[in-house]
Amino acid sequence: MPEMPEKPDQPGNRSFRLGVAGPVGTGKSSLIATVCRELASVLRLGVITNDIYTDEDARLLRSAGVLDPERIRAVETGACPHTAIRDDVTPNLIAVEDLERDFAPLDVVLVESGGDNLTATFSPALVDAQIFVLDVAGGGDVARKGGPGIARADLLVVNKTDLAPYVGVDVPRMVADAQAARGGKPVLALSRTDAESVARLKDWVLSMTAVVRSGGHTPVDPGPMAPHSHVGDDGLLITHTHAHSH
Ligand SMILES: Nc1nc2c(ncn2[C@@H]2O[C@H](COP(=O)(O)OP(=O)(O)O)[C@@H](O)[C@H]2O)c(=O)[nH]1
Ligand SMILES: [Mg+2]
Repeated sequence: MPEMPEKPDQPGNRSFRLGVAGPVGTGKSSLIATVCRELASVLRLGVITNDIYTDEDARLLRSAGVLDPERIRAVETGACPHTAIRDDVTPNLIAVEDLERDFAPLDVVLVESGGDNLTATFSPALVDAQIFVLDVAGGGDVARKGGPGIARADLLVVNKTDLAPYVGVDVPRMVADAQAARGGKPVLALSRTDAESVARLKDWVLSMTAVVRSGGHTPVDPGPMAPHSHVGDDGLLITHTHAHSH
């Protein structure tokens, strides 16, 4: 019998898969662009985006010129994009594996969620770790109200802190509320205009990459989504929960 690698699907033998989730417009694509800009010279990177009907996020990231455009691929998810990162992860896994094969070896593949819902989280079957992105424009109390991604993602980002004075949000208070909801897991106040915060993001990605690739991190499941509604292919409103088996 041919000898099998001991743990063929462990991150030591493939890329570290890092999910980036959060509501639309909070800055997920921008954060991925920042990570690529900061780290493409030290890590071999790839990006997968999930959009409902288009490949707009992938095109935006390609046009940012921060990574070889061939290393950025889109999965079109249809009307229910959170399904693609939570319940039926197969199209994403295929996209990740294709990218890993075409550009072997890759160190990190960033996967952006469609981000249509405050409670959308990645399945640990798809990613090794995940970042959840909020922004100050969404209001200072979002972090306190919580949700599975806010409470249990590996890193919570409070983004666009440069906008705080304009939207009347107290950033230290929002960060403290988030920390209280997370039992010690990290919270990062980020703005692309604040070099120090960008450096902290870069450090987190680098150290998480080292930890995951050494086998020192067990992916956590942040938990299922809340019931939610969205408009289906036929234009009708669907309200549902996602069933999960663990
Ligand atoms: N002021 C400010 N705007 C930002 C920042 N990061 C992203 N944005 C803007 O927020 C909007 C949404 O960003 P995008 O990355 O497309 O969000 P996504 O839908 O979560 O992927 C865009 O207009 C970005 O230029 C930031 O740090 N500060
Ligand atoms: Mg985006």
